[in-house]
Amino acid sequence: MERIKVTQEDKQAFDRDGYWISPKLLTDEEIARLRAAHERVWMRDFDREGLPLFHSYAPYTHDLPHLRKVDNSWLINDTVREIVTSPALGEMAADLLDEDSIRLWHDQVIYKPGLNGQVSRIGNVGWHQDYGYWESSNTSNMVTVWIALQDTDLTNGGMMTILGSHKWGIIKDSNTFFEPNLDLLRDKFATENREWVEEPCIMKAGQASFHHALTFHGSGPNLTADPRLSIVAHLMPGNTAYQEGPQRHPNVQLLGPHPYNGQKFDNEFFPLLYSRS
Ligand SMILES: O=C(O)CCC(=O)C(=O)O
Repeated sequence: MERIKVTQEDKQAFDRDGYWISPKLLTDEEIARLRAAHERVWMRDFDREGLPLFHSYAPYTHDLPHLRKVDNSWLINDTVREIVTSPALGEMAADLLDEDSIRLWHDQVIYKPGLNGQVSRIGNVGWHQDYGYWESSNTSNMVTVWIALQDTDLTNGGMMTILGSHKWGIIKDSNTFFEPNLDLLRDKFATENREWVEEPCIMKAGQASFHHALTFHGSGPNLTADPRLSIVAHLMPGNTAYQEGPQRHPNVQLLGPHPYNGQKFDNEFFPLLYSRS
């Protein structure tokens, strides 16, 4: 992966908008390897034993319009592991979040099938805040790195962010990834004092968008014939600890059988990507 230095301007854009799109980070060869890794994950052809979390798992077929998503796939696929634990990603995240060290919280492999003329909401990702799922973490200063494995825009269901929405704080019941009705969610979350400005994340293959854990984002239908593939790294500061919250993220189990308030996410399930010291 290319080591890109985040500039002051990039950091200002991230702080202002709640997201930032990087230059191309992956070589064409890495993109091809990650696309092959995708196929293998969906075929359940794993490099090693591990406990990936499949959501809405659909059998491997190209004609089902369902979104496919698996978390913790870095445990079973070595190519995904290499990318989502890359020190280069860690350093960029540390610079954007203004933190001294960065760990992996979890990854995602996401496959959005092409509708190719069908009309369906089934592959949409509802407007949500990532921290709406992550309140077991004692900081919301976390970031999601969404890496495009093909050119991505609104025609193939690319992600959109809501400009500046990370400044709204955590909004109640914003864990709405799996609600495909974007209009319904917009009407729920956009209020008089929350200006709702939708910003498409337009990327070339190998570019990444970094969005803050409080930034609302979602995505619409993939109207093309080809699937939209991405690899995602959710990253947190190195000293993040568990806190009891309104809901417990499944990865809290990786802390052991008796997680306690203040317990650091610092075991082998949460690898350190980068530290300034
Ligand atoms: O893939 C998408 O369209 C959305 C992904 C997402 O919500 C995320 O990675 O945080």
